[in-house]
Amino acid sequence: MKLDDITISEAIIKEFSKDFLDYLNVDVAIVGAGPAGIVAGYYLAKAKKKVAILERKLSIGGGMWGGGMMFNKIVVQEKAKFILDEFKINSKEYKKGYYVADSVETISTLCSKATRAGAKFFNLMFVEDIRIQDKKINGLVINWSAVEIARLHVDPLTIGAKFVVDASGHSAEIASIVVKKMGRNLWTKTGDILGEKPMWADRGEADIVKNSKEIYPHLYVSGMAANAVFGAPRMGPIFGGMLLSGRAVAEKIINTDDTD
Ligand code: 48H
Repeated sequence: MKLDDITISEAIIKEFSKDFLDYLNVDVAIVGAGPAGIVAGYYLAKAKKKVAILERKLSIGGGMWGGGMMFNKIVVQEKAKFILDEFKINSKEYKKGYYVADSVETISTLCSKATRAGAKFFNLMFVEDIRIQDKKINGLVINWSAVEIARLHVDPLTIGAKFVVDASGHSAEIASIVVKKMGRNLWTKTGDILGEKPMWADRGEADIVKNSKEIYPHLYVSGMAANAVFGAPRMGPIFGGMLLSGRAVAEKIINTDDTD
């Protein structure tokens, strides 16, 4: 059989457009495909939620690939080891309670399992705004990352979502947009983003799970963004908290009545 260039192009355009149209309305839109966003997407998809994960970069995985300072290993504490096991990611006990895993194996496995559970990744797209109607977030305004990088004046498109998860990492981008557009009305002490605090792994990891919750009607925060919103410490290259945080928001959304 001779290969036809046009058929190849047609296959890509038609199949991508079909997926894109299919995901214009979802149960949950997750902003950011770092470890927290991917794990949240996995558990939500497993619970039969329709999930889109939007990622600005070409690659999926956020800050996990580089381990600590480009030494591509990650540390996961005892409490979160069951998630590595659930995903069948290899790990080695370095000292009692400290497990070490390969960052490349970890992120590629998370990505593969989330995709197979049914979560749909849209990479090279960024979220530039939110949609708020009837006093709750119910969608996102998206554009191509290439448009952002080239600073082109191109209007965006909108996707609808019953729930949004801000898993955008240190910058907590969706929470920042809410404050900018809706005032200091986040469900924090001041209504504002409290800001990430200096390194303290033990505290940061303990706080992140508590901080993974709803912060505005139908907007949840997960991963590093959760500690930035609630003024909790960073924790360096220990990733158990990110995994637990993704799982925690997924559980909260699964257990929420989405008809309100
Ligand atoms: C689309 C966006 C947008 C946008 C951002 O940074 P991440 O890996 O986030 P987490 O929370 O899953 O993991 C945090 C971890 O990687 C980390 O940084 C740690 C543990 N730091 C500790 C320390 O002390 O430094 O991933 C977030 C992703 C990235 O890939 C961004 O490109 C993406 O979100 N993103 N995607 N639209 N507006 N903003």
